[in-house]
Amino acid sequence: MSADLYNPPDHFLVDDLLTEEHKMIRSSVRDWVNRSVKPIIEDCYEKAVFPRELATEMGELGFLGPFIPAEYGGAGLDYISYGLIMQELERGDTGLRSMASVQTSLVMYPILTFGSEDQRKKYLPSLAKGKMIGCFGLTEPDHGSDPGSMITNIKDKGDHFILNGAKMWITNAPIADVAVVWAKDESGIVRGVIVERGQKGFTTPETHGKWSLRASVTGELVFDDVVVPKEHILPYVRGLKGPFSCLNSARYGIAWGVIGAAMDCYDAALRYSLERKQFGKPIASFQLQQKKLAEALTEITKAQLLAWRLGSLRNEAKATPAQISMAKRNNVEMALNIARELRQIMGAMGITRDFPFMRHMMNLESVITYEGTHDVHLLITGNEITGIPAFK
Ligand code: TGC
Ligand code: FAD
Repeated sequence: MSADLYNPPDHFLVDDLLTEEHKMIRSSVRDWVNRSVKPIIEDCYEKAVFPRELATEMGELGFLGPFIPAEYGGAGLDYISYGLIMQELERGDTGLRSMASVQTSLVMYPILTFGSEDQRKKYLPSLAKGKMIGCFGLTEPDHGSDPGSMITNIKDKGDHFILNGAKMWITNAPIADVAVVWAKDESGIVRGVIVERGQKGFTTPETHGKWSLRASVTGELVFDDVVVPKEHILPYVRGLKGPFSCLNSARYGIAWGVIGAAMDCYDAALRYSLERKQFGKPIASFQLQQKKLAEALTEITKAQLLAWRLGSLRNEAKATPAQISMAKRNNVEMALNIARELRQIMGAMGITRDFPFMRHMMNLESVITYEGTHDVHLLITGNEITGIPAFK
């Protein structure tokens, strides 16, 4: 393996705000990404393959469900540790971070928070180890930003429910062993349902033709009269606050994750600009290229501080959904702009797979759409300021 030249920016000494344990966790994920992800990721991306074996490795190394208590197979770490893990995974590729986000925040989190003790014991340890893969079904073909209008439904048949409907754009769906699905009951109340692969009437067709998140597997969840035992319902939540609480956790992780993609671009562009000469001088000596680098460093620094503060608030259970929306929105836009701007420093080389710019850029087009679009998060902030929900 070639030497690790990666030199992550830390202009405001954010490292001083981290504990020794945080730094140790970050370097273990970073080493793993250098060793196991960087050498294969461009091939996976080109071939549109999710490296399934890496999910098992992530589980073995403790990157899945890091804040889940140890008694259920997690590492019992804090939210800054979770953020740092997401950051380093996304430096490798958004697809890996997506897999870990979904598994941790959208599958393990609701089972831990809203599940029965039997459900926790049955699923959480295998999910933490990456032996079992999970997915989260909220979006439907006709209901994306407005999941409250979902039509997927459960009907009470006495000793079981019957589930009908379809979910679309679901990360991990084609390889998932278990799905946390949100469906309306006969009173129109949203309930959480655990569906296992192999249940009659449940299929997970893969979605092809993506130019984004190519090293991640996406698909549908189709339910045709699926018999759901009553013990597969999440007993401790009713209403949209169930899925939205999971999104708070995942959006928080994204606010950290995308910093990794931005840092990867910054590091590669800075190094190249110092080496590449035109007009007899390194291109880093031209003011226009320095402007791009200086603005990128400024934006990364602001994003780091926002993420760190949000993590501290989340550790104290004080982070609000509106704060999480603001951080997700700001940091994703920051990373996408950096991938686009710094690619230009690379000239033609920037469009090749020898550098990560185009891959990060294409991935971030999904990230700015999923977990609430850029516009929806702006409207959540607008609602917080004015008390008027402009999305309705
Ligand atoms: P609204 O009427 O405002 O609220 C309904 C109920 O939910 C509560 N609530 C929340 N609770 C916890 N956390 C939040 N963030 C919450 N937001 C709202 C609210 O208090 C209310 O509770 P109650 O008890 O009064 O009933 O909801 P709305 O239907 O008007 O929608 C508002 C809107 C548009 C902001 C919301 O629907 C939204 O966020 N839409 C975006 C949808 C979205 O983010 N989908 C994500 C799908 S999952 C995904 O993309 C995974 S990608 C994974 C990967 O690969 O990484
Ligand atoms: P729409 O809701 O149709 O929005 C289209 C446009 O209209 C957007 O620009 C939006 O901002 C705008 N818009 C909508 N409503 C308003 C409004 N009120 N005011 C102003 N503008 C508005 N979902 C899951 O449930 N689970 C997953 O695991 C999952 N993984 C995904 C993976 C990928 C790769 C992608 C791309 C998506 C994934 N999603 C998943 C779905 C994702 O959450 C949705 O795509 C997203 O919520 C937006 O919904 P939509 O695509 O239907 O867009």
